[in-house]
Amino acid sequence: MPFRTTALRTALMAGVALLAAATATTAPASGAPAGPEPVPGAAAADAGRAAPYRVTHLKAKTDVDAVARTGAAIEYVEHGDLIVRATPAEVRAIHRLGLRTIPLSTDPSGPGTMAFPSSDAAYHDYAETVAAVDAVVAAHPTIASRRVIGKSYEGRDIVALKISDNVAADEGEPEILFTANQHAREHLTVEQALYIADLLTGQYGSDPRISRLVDGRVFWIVPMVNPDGAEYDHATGTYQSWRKNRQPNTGTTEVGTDLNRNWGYKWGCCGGSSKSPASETYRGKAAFSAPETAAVRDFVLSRRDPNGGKQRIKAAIDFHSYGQLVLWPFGYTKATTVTNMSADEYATYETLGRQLAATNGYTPEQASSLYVTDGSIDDWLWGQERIFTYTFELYPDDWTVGFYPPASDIPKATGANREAVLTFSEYADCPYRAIGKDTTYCPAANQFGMTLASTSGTATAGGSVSTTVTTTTSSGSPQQIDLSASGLPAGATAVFFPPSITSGQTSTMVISVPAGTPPASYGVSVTGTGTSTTRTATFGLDVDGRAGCLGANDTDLPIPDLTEVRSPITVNTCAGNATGAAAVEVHVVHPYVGDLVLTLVAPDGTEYVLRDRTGGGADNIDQTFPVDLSGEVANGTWQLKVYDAAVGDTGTLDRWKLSL
Ligand code: 0X9
Ligand code: CA
Ligand code: ZN
Repeated sequence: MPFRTTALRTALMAGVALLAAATATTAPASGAPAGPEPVPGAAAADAGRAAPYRVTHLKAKTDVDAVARTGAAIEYVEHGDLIVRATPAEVRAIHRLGLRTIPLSTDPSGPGTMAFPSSDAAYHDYAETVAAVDAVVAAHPTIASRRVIGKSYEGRDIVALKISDNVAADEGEPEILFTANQHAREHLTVEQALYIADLLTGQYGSDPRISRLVDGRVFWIVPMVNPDGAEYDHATGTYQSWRKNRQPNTGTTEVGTDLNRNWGYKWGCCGGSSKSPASETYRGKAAFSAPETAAVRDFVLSRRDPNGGKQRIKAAIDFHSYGQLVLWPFGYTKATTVTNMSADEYATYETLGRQLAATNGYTPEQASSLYVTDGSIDDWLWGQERIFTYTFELYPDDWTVGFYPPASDIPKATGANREAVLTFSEYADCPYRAIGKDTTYCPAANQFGMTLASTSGTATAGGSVSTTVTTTTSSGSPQQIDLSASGLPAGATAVFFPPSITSGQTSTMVISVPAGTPPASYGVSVTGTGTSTTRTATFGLDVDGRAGCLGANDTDLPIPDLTEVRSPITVNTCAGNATGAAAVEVHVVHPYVGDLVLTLVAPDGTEYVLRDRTGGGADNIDQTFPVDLSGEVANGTWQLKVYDAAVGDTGTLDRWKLSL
């Protein structure tokens, strides 16, 4: 159901009454069911109901906080006057401060006398907001997913949209939370949230800056924290200027808690909220007494890493309207540096806040310099979870338009924050970068490098080869590294001296190869296991035969057609018999190896056929042939007999090696 024109709205009112009756029967058991809805239009006439006033005759800035302390909701500060929404009791309290009030016949929250703008169909109501989230997920299923983080008092799902590459995984990327619509009538904030969802998903893959962010961050968007209040505000066809949620309060007919006074950090501490249920800034009977704040709290707490408890959400913006402000914590105190707000933290908030405000033209300030609030979301997100959180008060900066700018203003109002949202998201991994202190507060993860002094070496069977493993601390602090190797020939060992080192140190790797190891090349993987990462390097191990039992002949020998040729290798330092794992390494240059027969001839004349006319028309032979020569005395002259059995295509024996 879209926001509609007056005529359509009126026609819908009967249906709305039915819907209200239906929700009442499904209201959660955790609280009393919602009372009867006030008659539209008669609401402002309720004895206790807040109404709009201009407060004049302020003499000092402290008067602003004194007004806030009465419980009146300050909506706008203009030329030393305040636009407020106050109950009759709060108006009397304002008068006791020596200030005067002028009732506003023109509601500051909208043009005309509560008539809603005629061109607001583009605003998203609750069902349309959920549908918009679903549409984003349907169009971008690999980078967007939806979850329900809890239910509102009246039982509506509170929906969160997740946006990231590999959206189904928790990849440990810095996470960013955008929340909107804690205050029911601030409908433009929903549009801002949906704008961000569209921006990130719609331009993924085409705008490299956005692709980088979606790849390197996790975005959480909760576009409607207060769905009951938002629906109540517009559902009858006449805007109600409703702020709070729709939770009843026991012992009174006054409905609703100000969600942005219900958070649990310094809740109700400092005169920045009201204990009276009639008030626009009613803080609720306890911190998180509202199901909506409890749901968002539980969601945020669920983003702590189960290993170690570190909060993955690093940065957040809570959207409100209006006034065009960039606000930072704390709201409960005017002090800049207090517990949980060091000078560097405050400087980061202030510097980054001003930088963001420079992109959207808003006014940057600490939240409390507007007026003191306690129990606000930003104080909790920062004070409790150390999430860098700003409150943005959106368009316009004009109390005569207030909470209800025409829908035709949505594109410019939301688009104005494109740069601020992207810049802020880029800082999310380490906001301290804004004051140049990222190396102090966000040291890079500990990482090490590992290299080998030589990347290959030869060991004779029964012998060994060694090289030096060099490590470095490539970022962060040094870490313990355990060294190991795999891919060795059967029976071979790799021993490290020492086996465990600190990054920056070296170790000697000794590979020992048992006698009888088949001569060949082996890719040995050397692994350094650090505290969080591992590094590997490859060592090319060439195994030769026993020492003294090797021979080579590098002399080129032409291989004519149909004529046997022989190439000799004489071995005279190899006692006893040859091994069962001897090897003959042969390199022949030839255009048609299928012509060739290769035979090893032992000193006593015994012949071992290595290959017999295999390989068809392939070029060249570069091959090591394993042979069992355990029955042969090693010393003597060995011969490689080469025979080209077909006419045409002649070649050359380039070289060959013998390992006994
Ligand atoms: O009063 C509020 O909750 C916010 N203004 S609004 O008109 N949207 O209601 C301002 C809150 C400022 N304080 C903190 N963010 N702590
Ligand atoms: Ca990801
Ligand atoms: Zn607000």
